[in-house]
Amino acid sequence: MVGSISLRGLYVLLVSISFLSTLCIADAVGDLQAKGRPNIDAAIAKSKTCTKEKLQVRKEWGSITAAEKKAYIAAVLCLTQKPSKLDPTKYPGAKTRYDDFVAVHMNQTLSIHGTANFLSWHRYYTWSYEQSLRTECGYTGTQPYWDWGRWAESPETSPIFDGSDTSMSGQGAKVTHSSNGIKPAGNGGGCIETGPFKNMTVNLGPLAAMRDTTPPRNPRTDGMGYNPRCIKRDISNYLTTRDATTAQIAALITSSADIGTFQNQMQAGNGVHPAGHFTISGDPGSDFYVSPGDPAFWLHHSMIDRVWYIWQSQDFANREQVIAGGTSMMMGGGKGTLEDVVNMDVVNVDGKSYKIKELVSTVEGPFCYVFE
Ligand SMILES: *[C@@H]1O[C@H](CO)[C@@H](O)[C@H](O)[C@H]1NC(C)=O
Ligand SMILES: *[C@@H]1O[C@H](CO)[C@@H](O)[C@H](O)[C@H]1NC(C)=O
Ligand SMILES: [Cu+2]
Repeated sequence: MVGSISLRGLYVLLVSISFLSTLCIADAVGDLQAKGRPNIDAAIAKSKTCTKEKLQVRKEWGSITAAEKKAYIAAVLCLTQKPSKLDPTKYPGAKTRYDDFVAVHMNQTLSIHGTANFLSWHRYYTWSYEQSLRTECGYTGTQPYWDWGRWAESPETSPIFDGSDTSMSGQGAKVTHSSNGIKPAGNGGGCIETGPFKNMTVNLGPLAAMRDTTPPRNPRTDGMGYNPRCIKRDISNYLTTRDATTAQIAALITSSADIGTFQNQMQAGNGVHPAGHFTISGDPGSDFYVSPGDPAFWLHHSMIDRVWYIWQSQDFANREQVIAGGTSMMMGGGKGTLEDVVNMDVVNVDGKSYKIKELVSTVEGPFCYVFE
């Protein structure tokens, strides 16, 4: 009797310890975000354009309600139904407003990656997409993000990729395929067949298809011809568990002393930027130029933006107006400066281009948002 009570007691104790430790295993990245927030609040107090009243909050996909997810998904689908604003003689494959975003990224790929403007360019780009969802498609929420670390063990069954009607669609159909050279072949590889985006097509590209995907060639060498095809994915946890765990994201933030180190580590072969892209993989997910053609791109890049935001917020005074790197991935591009202009053609918000110095704070210039 006594023995059975104490065994039961022991069991209850163990269960509570494991429950508590789940609660207490701090989300190290969330902790850094909370630690930096007072610095962001101080920046809002001094901001010329952003106020507490106007402030928007971006949240993780797993932390928003089903209704919020459905509203976001509906707005994305809406963008894929609106006409392109690009000149059809120059960009015949850009049929939809969604395609406009893909075309702009393809056009500038070699001057916005591994460069001084990588972070600010993609910040404006992701924000512009969020604004289009709102102003052109009636969305009232914010751009959600995909916290790679939160779902590192099993991205395929995460609420982002579980294939449900509140997901960004699921894994690609299982097809026999090779490794793409970045990670071993996973359980997908074929067209996505589940969730809200199963009928979505990617119309532009390919330009740099990985060897595990076999998209038809684009009719034009610049990839801007019309080439509609299904979206393929090969999601696996290989890279999230190897390169993008919560501990690794936190280490990226705490161990990068300057912006150059931070952005280089993020984009290195074992960095979180390729980890997110190649966790999705497939076509266009792993195509360096065309990757925004997969609608999960925006959740990934919102997380890239969040990690930069958290890194900045740790020492905002010294990490806001800073820049490092060149203007072109190829040699001979020259040094980037805070005066350089980010111009996104038809996806500029209200037609405006900005200097990098206006795009480095999420609570200054055109921006007024934080992450929770
Ligand atoms: C493509 O790049 C050229 C040269 O920088 C620029 O003039 C044009 O506006 C860009 N087009 C798009 C769609 O971004
Ligand atoms: C996809 O297209 C098919 C055929 O047009 C349609 O029956 C189905 O409802 C569509 N699915 C979604 C999720 O839009
Ligand atoms: Cu990019």
